[in-house]
Amino acid sequence: MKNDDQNNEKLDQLNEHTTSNENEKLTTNQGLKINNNQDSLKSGERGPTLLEDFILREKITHFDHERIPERVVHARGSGAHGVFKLNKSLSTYTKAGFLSKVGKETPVFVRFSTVAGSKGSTDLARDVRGFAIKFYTEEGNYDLVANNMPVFFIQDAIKFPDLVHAVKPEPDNEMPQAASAHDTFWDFISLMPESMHMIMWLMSDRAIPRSLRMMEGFGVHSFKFINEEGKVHFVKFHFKPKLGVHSVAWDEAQRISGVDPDFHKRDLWESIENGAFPEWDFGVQLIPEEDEHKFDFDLLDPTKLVPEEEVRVEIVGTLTLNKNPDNFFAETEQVAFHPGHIVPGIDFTNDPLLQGRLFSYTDTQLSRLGSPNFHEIPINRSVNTVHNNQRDGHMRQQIVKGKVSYEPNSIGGGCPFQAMMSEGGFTSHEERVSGEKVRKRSQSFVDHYSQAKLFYNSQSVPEQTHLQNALVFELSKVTIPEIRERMVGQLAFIDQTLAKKVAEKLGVTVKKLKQPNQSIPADGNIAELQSEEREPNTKISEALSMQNTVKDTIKSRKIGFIVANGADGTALNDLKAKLEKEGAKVELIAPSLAPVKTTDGSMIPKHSLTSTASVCFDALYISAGEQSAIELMAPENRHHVLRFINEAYKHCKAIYFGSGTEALYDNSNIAMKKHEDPAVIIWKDGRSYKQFIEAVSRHRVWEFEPERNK
Ligand code: HDD
Repeated sequence: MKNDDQNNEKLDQLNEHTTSNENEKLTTNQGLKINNNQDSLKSGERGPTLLEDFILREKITHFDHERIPERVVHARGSGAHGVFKLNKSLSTYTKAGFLSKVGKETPVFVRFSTVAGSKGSTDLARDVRGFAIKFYTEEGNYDLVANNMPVFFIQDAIKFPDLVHAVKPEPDNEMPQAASAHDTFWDFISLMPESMHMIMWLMSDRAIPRSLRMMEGFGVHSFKFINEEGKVHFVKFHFKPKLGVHSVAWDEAQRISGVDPDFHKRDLWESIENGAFPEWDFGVQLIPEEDEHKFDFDLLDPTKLVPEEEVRVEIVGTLTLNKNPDNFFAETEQVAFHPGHIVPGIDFTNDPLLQGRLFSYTDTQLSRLGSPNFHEIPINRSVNTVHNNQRDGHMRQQIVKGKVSYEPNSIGGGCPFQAMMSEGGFTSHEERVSGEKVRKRSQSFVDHYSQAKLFYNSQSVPEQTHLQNALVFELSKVTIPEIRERMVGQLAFIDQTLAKKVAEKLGVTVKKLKQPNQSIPADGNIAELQSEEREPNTKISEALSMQNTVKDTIKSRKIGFIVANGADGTALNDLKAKLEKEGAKVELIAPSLAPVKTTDGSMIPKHSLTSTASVCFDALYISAGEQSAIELMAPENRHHVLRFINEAYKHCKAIYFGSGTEALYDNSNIAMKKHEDPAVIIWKDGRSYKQFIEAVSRHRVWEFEPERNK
């Protein structure tokens, strides 16, 4: 089904607010038809403009106020509509309607984002990705405001402004944009042992996804499920992409940022337009309330994940994105998420990071969207009608009849009534809470390194190398030597070899800190909270390595065909058909945009050699044909073609040389290498394409990176 053929309750509701200008006459905001939109009203053709010109004034005034503040974090985003389908009932654990009835479909709007950069920054920044989902359920909106990493930098929301100030551009000169590689970020981090686990994720390739469609989503906190009987389970939410979790190389990310800073946005948009709808398995880790203390970490600590080896992820539903927004501002920019938007059957835990978030999100919408009526903006409306006694405020839309705006009342017959639990009325889960009023952290939060070790030890060798290189890159941008040294000291608590390798490249020695957070003034609470070095119960978790992800599909992979006049049209069309049958997307790249004459016809290329780059593709095919190879090797093309091949090779991609293209192979960097490489395919016979498809489906041959970059 195509993007535009989608239909659901939420889209029907949005349709009532959607207009099209097709075949319409231009009007003012008051509906008056405009006769001349070219000239202002003047006193004489060359005279001054008249104040009376209400058309000019309206147009300019609206323009002057077009911008709203960007999100303080997660400013850059891409959104899409979709549907969540439940495949297995969770009614044993939660009374939430949308998680109870098998087959139930709930409309959703999802917004992906980077965190640190401004609205206009690059998609390929090394950063966490936001993965926020609004479920328009029959019981009201449920927002799962998630990230693509399962843990967070800090344990308590009171540190959030410090974290964000540290990572954002430095306040004196507003540099650097969308980057954590600078003094203030690493100054803060090197003083925050609790951030080490998250730093392992951030320095891993998870922070530079190949596509928003190829990353996981995690609710991060432990939430609570409550069933009809009031029984509680802790729950962790997971989204696993059907296409697997894949990333790009850091060198590639930096080049994409120049060639196509909208790479992720475009990829999401085009996939949905092409009907290659992104899909995720939705899963839950369920922990009975009585097992809360059975782990070697605290379930309330957001810097910890629950290893899948200890609690398996039960897959119960599918999230599919199937429609692009009609208007970026109205939908993606104005959508307002809040972890506090919940439905009966789901509740919060005492995670101190979550507790602080419950305040922050409504508050930020007030300054961003300007009014407590932001819930009335079409994208934010629940599909069930809102009934309450809240009134007025800027831009109020709803017209509520009657005299009554208070409760209790007799004039309005007591309406709107409170709902009983049996009628879906929300009740907070009752739990006994007692304690001294203290500004302290729990002693159960002091272990800051065990899961950083778990993550690092679970990575494959190429992943560990990338992580080391990322740390070297980031810390090399730090100008204050003490910060670099302190950070290396932190790494030594995670892995000695990691610390040594990074230290070597930074030209410092590893000095293990006496106490991990020794540099924080040892006063009161903080002194009590000296971090402990512990070994994790689970030593290695397969789920944490991208090496173990889905690698058996080339669906929606973008394959560049480099062609020139004289290319073997039969071989080209045959391979194109085979790749497209498997769901891949083929795009032609030629010396110019003029039609290319192949041996059996003519084809129009989508790109020229200078308008794109190999970093925008997952794999390359150098089309067969001696004639076309000669043109590609001509002085004006040669440099560009070889750059395509050499970069794809360096970034561990599959490259397929069609017959007759030996000259290109011989002149590339590949010819200099003498190793067997399963992803460099040289046409032998009609079966070579199978090897190519196999290589593309593996995504990248990271294990050959050292050889390919020698
Ligand atoms: Fe947050 C936005 C995810 C901690 C305060 N957050 C925001 C978005 C995502 C997350 C995905 C973008 C939503 C959108 O697309 O509009 N945030 C997280 C996760 C966290 C987290 C997974 C930790 C587990 N956030 C967090 C804390 C605070 C905030 C501790 C404050 C105490 N977050 C905000 C915010 C934002 C936001 C300032 C900015 C724009 C917005 O809310 O709507 O309120």
